[in-house]
Amino acid sequence: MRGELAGTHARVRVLFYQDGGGARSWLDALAAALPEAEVREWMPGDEAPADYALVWKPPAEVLQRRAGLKAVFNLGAGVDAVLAFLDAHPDVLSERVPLIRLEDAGMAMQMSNYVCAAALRHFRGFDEYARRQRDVSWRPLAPRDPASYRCGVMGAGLLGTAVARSLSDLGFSVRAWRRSAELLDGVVTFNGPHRLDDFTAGLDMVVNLLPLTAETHNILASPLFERLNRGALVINVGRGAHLVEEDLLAALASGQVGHAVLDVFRQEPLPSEHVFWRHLNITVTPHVAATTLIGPSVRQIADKIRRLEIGEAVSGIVPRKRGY
Ligand code: NDP
Ligand code: OXD
Repeated sequence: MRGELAGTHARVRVLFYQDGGGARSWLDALAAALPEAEVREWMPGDEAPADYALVWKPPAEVLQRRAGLKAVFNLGAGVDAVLAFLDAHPDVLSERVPLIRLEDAGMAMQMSNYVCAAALRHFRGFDEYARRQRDVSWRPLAPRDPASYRCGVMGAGLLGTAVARSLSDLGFSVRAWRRSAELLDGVVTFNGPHRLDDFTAGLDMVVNLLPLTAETHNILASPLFERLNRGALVINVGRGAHLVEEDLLAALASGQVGHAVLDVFRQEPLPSEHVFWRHLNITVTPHVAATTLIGPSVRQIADKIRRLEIGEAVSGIVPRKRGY
């Protein structure tokens, strides 16, 4: 949808807050995408009314007593942080104010690239060839049909679906696990907790793309690792609290898990003394698998603000009780 904020007279007030700074580029992009709106960065003491708040990990003052708030936009796909914050501060935001998350907004392609790169490195044995190169050893690994490499995607939402399709396009055999019974083309789909064991049995690679909820907390643990193929690759791009760290270390020590690629951690930044940093079979990346891109995110949010202003429905509203 293009053009003015149809049907409105006063300028729509957009309040912006992002933990960690870097607001200037967002404010410029928002001003360009919504020239009819008044966009401001939240500063301590700002209690002025706002129509829309765009936030990432806000302090309570950003949202509380904010007269006239029509919606809150979460500047990320995962809403675990904002929901935990709202649970801890139930008076800050009325249940009537919709919480809207980013939907893909350029993240699906980044996530697919990240996961496919990790899977190909494992499948094609690049780490082993690096070792052989150090030994000046010209020894090919046994050839392997991509269809024999079994990949499992935990969470078949916007990002998981894109990842599953990309893995399938590489010729791998792909399974996905989700809550609902919805199926994905070319991907064997398992649904519900009672199918988790079948889903994980014999996987060569598993990637976690679940949201962090009470049901998914600590899901990457010994019982799951034990069901994988020996030497499997574990990729965690969901949240740090999905992973039981001691169980992963034990599975790596026994060789049951061959390598782990970790992008998210219980504590971020990952503390410098953490054992993961120096583990030969762990790859650490600093929560960059799919970053929030300003351009596509602002376009998506601006479009939704315009729709809301004319009373149209928008997607991406988070059912708070469901937790994602
Ligand atoms: P979606 O909400 O679109 O997808 C979530 C998926 O998880 C859905 O398929 C859902 O099932 C499934 N799911 C939820 N709970 C369960 C459960 N208890 N059992 C089985 N399946 C479950 O989210 P996105 O794809 O947009 O994002 C997924 C997560 O990725 C985010 O929550 C965030 O934690 C992480 N993320 C990480 C980034 C990074 O850079 N590392 C960047 C962006 C996101 P159903 O389809 O049936 O509802
Ligand atoms: C997100 C993230 O949830 O970057 O968007 O992790």
